[in-house]
Amino acid sequence: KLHEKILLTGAAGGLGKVLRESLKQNCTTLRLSDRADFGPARAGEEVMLADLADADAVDAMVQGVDAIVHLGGVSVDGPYLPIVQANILGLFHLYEAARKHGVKRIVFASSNHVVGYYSQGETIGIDAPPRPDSFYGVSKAFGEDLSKFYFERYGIETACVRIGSSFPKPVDRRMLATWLSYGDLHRLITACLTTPVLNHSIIFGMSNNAVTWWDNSGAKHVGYVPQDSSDQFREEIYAQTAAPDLNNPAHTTHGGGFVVQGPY
Ligand code: NAI
Ligand code: 15L
Repeated sequence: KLHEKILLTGAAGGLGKVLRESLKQNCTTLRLSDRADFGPARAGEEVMLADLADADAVDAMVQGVDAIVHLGGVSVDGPYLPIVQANILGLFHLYEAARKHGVKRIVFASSNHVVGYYSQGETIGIDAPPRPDSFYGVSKAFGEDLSKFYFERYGIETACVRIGSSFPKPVDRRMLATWLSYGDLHRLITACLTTPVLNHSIIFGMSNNAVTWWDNSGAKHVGYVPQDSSDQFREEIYAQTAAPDLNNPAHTTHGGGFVVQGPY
C-alpha cells in the first residue's frame, strides 16, 4: 500500500460514501471524518467527527495521517456564512494542521464552479483565469489559491480536482459534458495520490465525454486516464430534455444553474 493512513473528509456525503469503499485499496487505515454522524468504523477504518470550523477538532483529525482527500464542506451555493465557515475558515484549519503535522499531499475537491462563467461555446485549459459563478465557486477558488501558497511556502503538494458532475449517471444535457463517473472519480483520486511528483496541480474531474469544455492536457503528469463516457446516455437525455434556450445563461455557461442563483 502506498499510504499508511489516509484521511477522507466529507465521508458522510454523496462522494464520501463512494470513496469510503474504494480508497481502502490505497492505504492500510482509512480515517473517516464528517460533521454529521455516519455510524461506526468498519474493518480498516477510524472515525473522527469534526466540524471544519473548529480549529482544534481539525488539528486532531489531521494528526497522524500521511495524505488527505478533502471532500468535506458546503457543496452547493447558498448564504455566505456557512460557506465561509466550512470552505474558507475550514480550509485554513486544514492546511495549518497539515503543516504542523507534516502531511505531504492533499487532494482537494474543487469544483467546475471556479470557472462557471465561461461559455459552453469555448474550451478552456487548466490555466484559464478563474471566473467563479457563486459564493460557493469563490470559496473553491480560494481553496485553490490557499493550497498553492502552502505548496510554494511549505512544499505541501495539492491536486485541486475541479469536479464536474459526479453522480451515478448524467441527468441533463449539461451533464453530458460535465459528468464524472464514480469509477473515474476513484481513478482520478488514486492518480493524484500516487503520481510521483504532483506539485500544485489543477485538473478537471470529468470522464471521457465526447462533448467537453475542459482540456486536461496541462495535467498529464497526474496520470489520469478516464475509462467511462457519458456518450452512452446521450440519446436518452436528448429524448427526455428540451433544447437549450440560448438566451438563458443557465443553459449556456459551464456553471449552468449556479450562474442564476441568489442573492440570498
Ligand atoms: P455532499 O454535500 O454530499 O458532502 C459534503 C459533506 O461535507 C457532507 O457530508 C457534510 O456533512 C460535510 N460538511 C459540510 N459542512 C461541514 C463542516 N462545516 N464541517 C465538516 N463537514 C462538513 O457533497 P458531495 O457531492 O459528496 O461532494 C463532495 C465534495 O466534492 C464537496 O467538497 C463538493 O464541493 C465537491 N464537488 C462535488 C461535485 C459532485 O458532482 N458531487 C462537483 C464538484 C465539487
Ligand atoms: C458542484 O460543485 C456540486 O457540488 C454538485 O452538487 C453539482 O451541482 C456539480 O457541481 C455540478 O456542477 O453539476
